[in-house]
Amino acid sequence: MTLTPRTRLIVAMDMLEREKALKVAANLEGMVDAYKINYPLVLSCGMEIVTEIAKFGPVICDFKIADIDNTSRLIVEQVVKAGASGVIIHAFVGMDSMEACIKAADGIDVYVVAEMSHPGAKWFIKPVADVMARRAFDVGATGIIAPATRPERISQLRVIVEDLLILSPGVGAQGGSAKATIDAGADFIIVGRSIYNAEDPKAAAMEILKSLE
Ligand code: BMP
Repeated sequence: MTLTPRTRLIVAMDMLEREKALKVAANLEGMVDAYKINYPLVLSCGMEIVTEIAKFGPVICDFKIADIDNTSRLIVEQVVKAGASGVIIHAFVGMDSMEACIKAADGIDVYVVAEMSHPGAKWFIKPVADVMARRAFDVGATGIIAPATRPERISQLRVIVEDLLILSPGVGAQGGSAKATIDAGADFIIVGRSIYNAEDPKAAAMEILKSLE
């Protein structure tokens, strides 16, 4: 069930209100390749929101799972049950936890965080990101998360993960450029605030897509 790059845009749905989430999801139907749902929306609205948004397109549950294998498995089972098409997990917990996630994913996509986009990632994550990416490849993940804020790192990580998918957050509000991110080798850009906080989210998404042409 690997995500297919069509528009290459994934919208991060970090708003808290169900009505707003459903409105944005409906507005962007067909313009985005996936909806990424993180804890804020699920903690505010419940897991049903995953099922509701999945009616508009593939949903990736960005739960950045980082736990022992048994707990990780239980979380992924809930993601699958809700009808998501993918889940995001951490690599640093080890191969056993990642393997448990992939097994429990039962064919839905599993993306592994290789390197995060925020400045704080330079302290601990960036120095070990190449190893994380290699482990993601070894374990059979669908793809990795790499920073749009550091496009040169996307190019370096691309060499390690070969043809795995690369999903890159950090475009817009965090300063990354959509075009530079795709040119560096990412398959998808992940954009949140620049779209859902815009007066007209559809126009904002359109503007981003135009910049990729
Ligand atoms: P925004 O475009 O508003 O900065 O949102 C980016 C989204 O991607 C958020 O949901 C954030 O949690 C996620 N994200 C990120 O920004 N950097 C990472 O390294 C990994 C992420 O999942």
